[in-house]
Amino acid sequence: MPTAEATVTIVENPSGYSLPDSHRRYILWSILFGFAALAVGVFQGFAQGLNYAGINIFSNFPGMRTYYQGLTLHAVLNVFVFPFAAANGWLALTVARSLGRNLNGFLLALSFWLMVAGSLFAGYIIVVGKASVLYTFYPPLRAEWPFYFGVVLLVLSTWTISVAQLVALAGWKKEHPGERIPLLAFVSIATYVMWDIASMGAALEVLFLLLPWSLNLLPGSDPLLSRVLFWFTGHQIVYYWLLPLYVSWYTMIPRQVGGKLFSDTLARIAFILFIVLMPVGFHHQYVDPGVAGYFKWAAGILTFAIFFPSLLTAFSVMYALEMGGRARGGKGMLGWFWRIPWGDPSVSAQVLAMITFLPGGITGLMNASVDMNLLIHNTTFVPGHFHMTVGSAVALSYFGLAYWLIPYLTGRELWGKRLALLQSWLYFVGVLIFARGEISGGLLGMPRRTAISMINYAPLPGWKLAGALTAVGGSLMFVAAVLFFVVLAMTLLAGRKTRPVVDLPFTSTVLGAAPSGNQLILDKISYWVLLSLTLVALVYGPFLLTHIPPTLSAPPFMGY
Ligand code: HAS
Ligand code: CU
Repeated sequence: MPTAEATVTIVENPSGYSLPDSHRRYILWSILFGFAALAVGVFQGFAQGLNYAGINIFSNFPGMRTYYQGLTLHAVLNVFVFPFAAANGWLALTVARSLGRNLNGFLLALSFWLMVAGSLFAGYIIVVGKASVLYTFYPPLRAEWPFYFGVVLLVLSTWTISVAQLVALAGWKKEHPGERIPLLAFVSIATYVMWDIASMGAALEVLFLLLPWSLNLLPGSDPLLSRVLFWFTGHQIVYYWLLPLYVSWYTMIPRQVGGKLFSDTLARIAFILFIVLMPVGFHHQYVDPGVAGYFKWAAGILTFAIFFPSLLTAFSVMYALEMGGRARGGKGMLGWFWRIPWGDPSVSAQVLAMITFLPGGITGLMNASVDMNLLIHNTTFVPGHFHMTVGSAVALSYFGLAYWLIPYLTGRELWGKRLALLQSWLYFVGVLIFARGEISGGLLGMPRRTAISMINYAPLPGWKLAGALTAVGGSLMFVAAVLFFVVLAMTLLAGRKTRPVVDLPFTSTVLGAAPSGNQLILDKISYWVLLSLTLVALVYGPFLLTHIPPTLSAPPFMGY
């Protein structure tokens, strides 16, 4: 049973580092740009939700003359631009603060402008209706070239932050030979290193297959190879969305609730596992023809392995919450739960996000089970799953993070604390109703990526209730998101000025980092990268050997 006493305290970077103003600005802009993308994206989501209740408002919506145009904009803004931009800002800050060193200012600026440019290219071509290819952009569906070019720029923007982090780490190591990498920097850098490897699949796909194809430089496309490359990135991208919030859950939330992180080592191991257990993307292709059983089973087994770092996380975070709740007088088996600081909107949003992530994770395991997948693949069960993961564990946690981070970055107090609390609960209730609708509909065969409001066949019994719940839950999520944007905008415009800015709420640790011995190997990120690439070669190598050179024979299909 965790108690607040008897601890080894590690003070992260006591050097009193403070961020230069120009860096603070780019970090803030990056995060705000991400939220701005989300603001547009959730509007599209509102219409998508109503669709399931048979209400069709597509043609009245900007950027949404067709169902697929709206769905493309919804996903590209919500799962590319928003999490990429927010992570770029957030994890640039954590590395600088934790190492006590500035990141390269030019790279920070470059990353921001690449993000803006990428969003404009991709966003423009979607809005004018020439890239209704969804965020998975499977060929032979073809978009006009600015879409692919925009995606390239978005990814380059994230790589730029990774380079800035690694340069800062190299500088820090020179000045601190033999020292352990500070935990906050380690987990932040590990997140980006994981993504550097993961993004290679889609990068190769877009650069060598899709972009030249859209410029008519190639005779056709190779749908099978493209899907395989896409899903190599497409699974791990979910951890690129999630891990920046794990950084918050591991290193900030314990302090925010008055507890401590249980173990520095355990936290590092969780992040290392996300780097190593890389090749799982084939679990999105269980039903794809042309992919042999070896690949599906290898990915299936590794998917059950990559479930473990999230279990480690659930343990660590619950430990900290319990310690915090008990320190505030919570008694008995679960009494601590009610005593965590629920009045703090940053805590309430993030803890509610964690609770939603429990069914989010369970539905992920159901997806990953090969035989269960046959039942739910391509049904609304899948969006039910991912709105409880990226739509909650990620989006709702970012709301919670923003409730202290935006005041930290702007020197303005949070405006409308009670409204912020209300919005976190409303979003939580909304997403649970929404997911209940999508999941039950999916189990009854309701197809995903389908304009249910326009189908010309009779819906199955049970779809009606499922669709109504989806629409009600989706509407609540939308209202809650709007409330978030009101709080954010009012904080920026009217929040009371409070300089000097307080520090990041970095946690101390019950079991700290060992300064010597076996644990030093944890910090050798290059070893873990090597192990990861070896696993990738074992799983993807045989596939690539038999499918390269590509068969560029599929003629394009334009959905406009
Ligand atoms: Fe997934 C499909 C398997 C996690 C997102 N997933 C998707 C798609 C998206 C997505 C967007 O194997 C759709 C892609 C498309 O368009 O086709 N997913 C998994 C598995 C996990 C998983 C095994 N997914 C995520 C995360 C996402 C995400 C995270 C976004 C951020 N997913 C699949 C599969 C498919 C799939 C198949 C393909 C389906 C198909 O057929 O198309 C695991 O990583 C999940 C592990 C999570 C946990 C939960 C741990 C809980 C924690 C919170 C603790 C709570 C606390 C509160 C402390 C084990 C850490 C305590 C308080 C109390 C009172 C209790
Ligand atoms: Cu996946």
